[in-house]
Amino acid sequence: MCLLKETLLEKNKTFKPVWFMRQAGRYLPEFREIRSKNTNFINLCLNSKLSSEITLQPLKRFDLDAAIIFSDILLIPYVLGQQVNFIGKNGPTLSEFNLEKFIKNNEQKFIKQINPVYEAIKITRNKLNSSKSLIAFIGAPWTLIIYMLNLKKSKESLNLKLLEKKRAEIRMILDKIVNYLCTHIENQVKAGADVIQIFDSWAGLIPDENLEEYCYEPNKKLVQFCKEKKIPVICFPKGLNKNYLNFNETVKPNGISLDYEVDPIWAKKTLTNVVFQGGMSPKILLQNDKEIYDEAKKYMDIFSDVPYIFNLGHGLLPETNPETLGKLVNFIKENNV
Ligand code: 1CP
Repeated sequence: MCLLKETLLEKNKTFKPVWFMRQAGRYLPEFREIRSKNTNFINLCLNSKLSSEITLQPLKRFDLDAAIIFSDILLIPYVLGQQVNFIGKNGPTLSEFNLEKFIKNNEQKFIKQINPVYEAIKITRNKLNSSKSLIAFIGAPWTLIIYMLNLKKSKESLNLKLLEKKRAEIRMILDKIVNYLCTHIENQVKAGADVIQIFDSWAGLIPDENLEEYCYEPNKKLVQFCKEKKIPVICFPKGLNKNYLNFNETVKPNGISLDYEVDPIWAKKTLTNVVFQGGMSPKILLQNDKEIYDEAKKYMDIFSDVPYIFNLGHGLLPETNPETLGKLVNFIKENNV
């Protein structure tokens, strides 16, 4: 069994697997080289050969225990009819959402368009050592809706007036998109992925009174779907802070990825029946070696007697030096007895 799967399903606590969110990405010169020749990011994600190559890039450099398929959560709105652009530093922009067009989608058309991701998973699985996990992922409905309806006012705040105005539309999208996401999960696993991660990167922006409806309920449906199919699933409800507790008790995933704002000691004491992942701030990797090792050791010590997957509290920053990451991976492996 792949190491990550063993940690998640059999609660193996002697070995702590390691991988990183955004391990395939902009901090690697070999990624930037491919990216510079492929200016349309969506087309790059839908190029099975190249996305498989990008997926394997970090595993060629580092002794990681998992690959994560190179793709993007925004392929879903793209395939469901919105244009998606990744231009400049302000994050992706999507063309205006059209409910009529959205409702006209059907599963067959969806699968046909997103099929290159499944091909990329097949190619990658064939090239990957059998002890390594291949993680596939989806964005949680709320995080997708943030982009689909352009609900953010600034980098970190929500346009509450727009949120009020769009309530009915959000309800329609929520109900429909969970089904497409289940299809996408199932097909990625059939193609060869063995772990699913659900990114709810903007869960922290949800007003408290809407957490149940916009965060817990949709994540729970997705987790239940995975559990019925015996697919190990890790949730990343970023920004929930103390509500990680309510989330964990309601959604009950196999694994929970801690963001850098969650106190790991509090989490270990408070969250039960779940395997922990991550937590360390990606900014630490921009510090000197001693600070990096001290912080990594802090997480390894806190979680030494429970199952734990080493990762960060969010994705690797583009400024990260690949050599620094290599040293951190070796440090984790040396401390892993
Ligand atoms: O070169 C570039 O400009 C592209 C940068 C890039 C990359 C490398 C984007 C644009 N997406 C990706 C790949 C990606 N996206 C992966 C690949 C696998 C890996 O982890 O190595 C994954 C898992 C994602 C998931 C993703 N996309 C999330 C959830 C995780 C997170 O970071 O919170 C989100 C929110 C997105 C949207 C997105 N795609 C790209 C960017 C810059 C963003 C975020 C923009 C924003 O802050 O709003």
